[in-house]
Amino acid sequence: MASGPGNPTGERVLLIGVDDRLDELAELVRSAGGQVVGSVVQRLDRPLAATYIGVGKAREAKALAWELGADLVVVDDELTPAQARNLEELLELPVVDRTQLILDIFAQRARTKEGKLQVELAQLTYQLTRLAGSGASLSRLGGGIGTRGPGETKLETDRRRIRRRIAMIRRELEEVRRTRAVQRAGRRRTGLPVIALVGYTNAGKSTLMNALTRAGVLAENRLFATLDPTIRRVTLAPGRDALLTDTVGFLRKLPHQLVAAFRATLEEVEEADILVHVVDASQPDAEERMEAVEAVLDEIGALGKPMVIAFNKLDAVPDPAQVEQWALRTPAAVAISAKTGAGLDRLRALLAKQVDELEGRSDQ
Ligand SMILES: Nc1nc2c(ncn2[C@@H]2O[C@H](COP(=O)(O)OP(=O)(O)OP(=O)(O)O)[C@@H](O)[C@H]2O)c(=O)[nH]1
Ligand SMILES: [Mg+2]
Repeated sequence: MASGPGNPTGERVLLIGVDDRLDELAELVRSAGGQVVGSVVQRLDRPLAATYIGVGKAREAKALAWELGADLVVVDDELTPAQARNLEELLELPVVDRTQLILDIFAQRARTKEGKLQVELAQLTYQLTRLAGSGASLSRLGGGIGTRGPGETKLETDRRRIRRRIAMIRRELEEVRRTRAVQRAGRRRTGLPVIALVGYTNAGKSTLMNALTRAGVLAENRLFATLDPTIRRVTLAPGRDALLTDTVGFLRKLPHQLVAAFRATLEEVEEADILVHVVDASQPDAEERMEAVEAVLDEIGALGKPMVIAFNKLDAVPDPAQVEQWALRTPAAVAISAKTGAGLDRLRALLAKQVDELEGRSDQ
């Protein structure tokens, strides 16, 4: 599956979705190295169980794909195994869903051994649910005595092989977690508070990290530029230092497998003392993105931490005053531009204040 249609590098891609907002999907395809040649939208409250979009619409899509010379179709949701199979039959083209696409980007981006293991774990977990799905009738038929041993199907050996590999990766990641825990304990001994940058992918976390610490972290206009956490020391005020960590970006409809697989990375967020939620204020759906980030934070139990909100890209919004107003209305928020450096002094001051409060509390 690693070299299968999940890797749309250089491919001509037709998008299919059930609402008008395919911009982000197009951005994801571009980040995966594909080229979007067109899109088909059928507005539905909820995708159809059998074919995702209607059969008539799928025929239309097939004609358009033919006309545009598309060689791959990418769908804006995670498909059930049946939907994927039926759509591929209708379109006569390989179909990749949103989850596979995101996993593919992560697979391309992973640099460290840990990152690679995490991505592989997520991919195998995804694959396993596919196998379970397509073999559902089979396993239900023989869900007891007589199904093991000589009578077992190829599907079941595949499943066993995948499960074994998953168990192995989990053990290796367990090692990674232990190492990280030791490193974190070391950091604790420095006595410095840990601040984690969190936010939607492409919000400007790495750029902010660089602006605050001159870390030289890769920042680019691609989704998921950062996969592995970086940690640097930052001076917030004279004599007030902290450790700043840059983390993987979040995304709407982030595949669940990924959140689980990136547990070790997300622990950096869980273990942080203070969070900086970096928001790309130039996005029309900035508020929705904030909610998506908060949902993930909630999922990993980090929503209760002291949090500062940094409304970023102030230089790129049509009406900066409006963003300043938004920051004023929001508790512990500040409008900044990581690019021009605007507002960074206020951000440092706000963080220094949070650190003071935190230490005031922990002294009691
Ligand atoms: N105009 C403008 N662009 C910015 C600002 N901050 C970041 N960017 C741009 O936004 C893009 C994404 O920045 P990154 O710092 O890589 O974003 P990130 O949040 O680390 O993204 P991931 O690692 O992919 O989650 C880059 O092209 C940056 O140059 C800003 O204040 N103003
Ligand atoms: Mg980054």
